[in-house]
Amino acid sequence: MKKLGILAGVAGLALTAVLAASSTGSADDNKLEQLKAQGFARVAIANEPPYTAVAADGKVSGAAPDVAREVFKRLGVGDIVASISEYGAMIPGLQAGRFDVVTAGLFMKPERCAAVVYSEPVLCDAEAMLVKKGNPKGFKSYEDVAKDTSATIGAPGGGTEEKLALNAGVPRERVIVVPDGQSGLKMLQDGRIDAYSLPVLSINDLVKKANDPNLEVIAPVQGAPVYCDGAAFKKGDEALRDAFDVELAKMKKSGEFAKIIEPYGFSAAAAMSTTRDKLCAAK
Ligand code: 6CS
Repeated sequence: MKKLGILAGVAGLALTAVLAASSTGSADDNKLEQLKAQGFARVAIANEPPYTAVAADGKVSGAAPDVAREVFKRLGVGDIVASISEYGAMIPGLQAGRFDVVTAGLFMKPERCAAVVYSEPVLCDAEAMLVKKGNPKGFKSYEDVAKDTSATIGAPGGGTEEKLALNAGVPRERVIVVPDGQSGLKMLQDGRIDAYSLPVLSINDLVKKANDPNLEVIAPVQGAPVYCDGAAFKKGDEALRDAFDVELAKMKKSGEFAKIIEPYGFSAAAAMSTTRDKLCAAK
């Protein structure tokens, strides 16, 4: 009888769980309701202007968070609360539930598209390299860095530029992980790296603020694709992603989207000329 009692108990628990889920929809459908009740969405950013930026007073700006803040506001979620993360830690953090969404210029690539659920495209950009004035090593591509056995290149940990350099044949020990833009700039100025790679708009922002005549920007890096990011949601939050996409599409159509991103230097037309499906399928 005892065994039967236990079985009945387990069956009862399972039934309760099923009824609870069916009565209030799947967890997926409830995520937006949870965020509305919470009053904010927890977003992962990198603090890499103009994609993402945190001022001394903690104010979060940048094209990606600004778009996300407006979309969430239209969805009834009052604000966003940002945490700074290394690019390589964003997807694990999202999957672990530390963030509700990544809005950081996390470029869509097949391996990332397999790990998260992206919105439609938001910010598109080519890749650049920051080098000393005169480009003393004649870099035009990541392959050029690979061929020069004494050359080192700095890039964000887990970032696209790190991957591009490694895939171009730069040995691991010559690809230097750099935590942020200011560190990369300093390492280049001090001669500790021969090039520092980020997307074009990020490198241009660094150079504009550096006020250093001994710098040169190689852009675009030959052979590197133009990438686009999207807001990245955890698998299972497809309903939230779809709701985000509905508002994003309205903002693209109304011109509101361009008004937010173009002052940062991004092209609304570039984001509207492609789709998540195309970007996630790109080789
Ligand atoms: O998605 C990435 O990996 C890259 N995105 C940006 C905006 N900066 C660097 C990073 O590697």
